[in-house]
Amino acid sequence: MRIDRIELRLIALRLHEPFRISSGTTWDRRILIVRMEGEGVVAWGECVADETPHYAYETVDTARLVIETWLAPAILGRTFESAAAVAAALERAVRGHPMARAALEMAAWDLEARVRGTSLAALLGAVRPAVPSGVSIGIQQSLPELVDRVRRYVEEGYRRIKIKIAPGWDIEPVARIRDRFPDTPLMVDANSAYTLADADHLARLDTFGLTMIEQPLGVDDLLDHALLQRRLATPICLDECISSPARCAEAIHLGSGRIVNIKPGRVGGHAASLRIHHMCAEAGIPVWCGGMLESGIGRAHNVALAALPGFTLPGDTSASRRYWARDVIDPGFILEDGCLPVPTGPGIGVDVDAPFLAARSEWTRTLTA
Ligand code: OSB
Ligand code: MG
Repeated sequence: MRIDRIELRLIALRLHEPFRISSGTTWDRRILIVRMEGEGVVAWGECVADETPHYAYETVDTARLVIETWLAPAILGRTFESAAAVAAALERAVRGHPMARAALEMAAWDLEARVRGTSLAALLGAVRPAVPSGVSIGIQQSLPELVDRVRRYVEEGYRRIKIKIAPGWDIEPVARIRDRFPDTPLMVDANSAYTLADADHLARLDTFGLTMIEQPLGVDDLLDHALLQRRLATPICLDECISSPARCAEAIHLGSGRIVNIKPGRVGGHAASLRIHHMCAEAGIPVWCGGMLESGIGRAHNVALAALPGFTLPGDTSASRRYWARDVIDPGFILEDGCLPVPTGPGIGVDVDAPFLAARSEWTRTLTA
């Protein structure tokens, strides 16, 4: 398939409410959207980089620069056998910058699926018609507000609750939720807020029957996670650490965690996600699909991937209305019996609301060979 044209667009979307995690707060999202043309079809991708370098070193601005200067020129006007070949070309073009690469790479998978007349989910190897969904709840102003949000999402049918924790907002919030919801699958995500010196404190979480504790230690750390896991009964799930398949192989070898959160937008795209999925399956490590507060475009990519067999735990693949009053796809993703349906139409299988996308755009740039 030949890639003829890439359009980059920065859109602004406001979340219903600020989303606070240990590393920062997000309310207004600025999202880089990719529209890719080739073989007479139009495909879509989304960059998960934030405006700030607090979750990862990449930002929306570094991604734009890297895409315009290095990545788009490496694939524009060229013909590839598959999206996997596009992934390889992008990997050769730059060191690092997996979020920038993923934005183009995932659009290329959408393009390949559309050219082949199949859904992205089927092309990736999906086995599920719908994906069980969890929800990620940010740090709140008060415990009653937290419990109220948990109740609301449990009532909506979400299959698992994740709350964000940080020093000063950990044991007490978990205890409160457990008190009210003794049987709800519950997990916590620290976004690297602790150090190995906090091991005894974190071990206090072992009494609450959490399904996992996500990324307690350094964004780049594998060794301390391995040492911490030996001191916790609760499984550690790795998020920020897993920046590539090679890092995941190291984490498995070291025993840095027992569960992996795969975010295709963080690891360089679908080809890297497939490699991580396969190596985790082989090692007996359950995986689930995380999220980065994506619009419906990125969400459609995540849902397609989450339909693979190794994704045995509910993901942060929540419904559109958990995030926005209006999504950039129409209709948005709707929670049905605690699951999001996996689209079956060509490619990502959702309809982009072009007028709304245009209305939310701060700028658009067209790149050609
Ligand atoms: O750590 O998983 C995370 C959102 C932004 C950055 C990092 C994370 C998150 C979430 C929300 O937890 C997941 C979602 O609902 O998209
Ligand atoms: Mg996380």
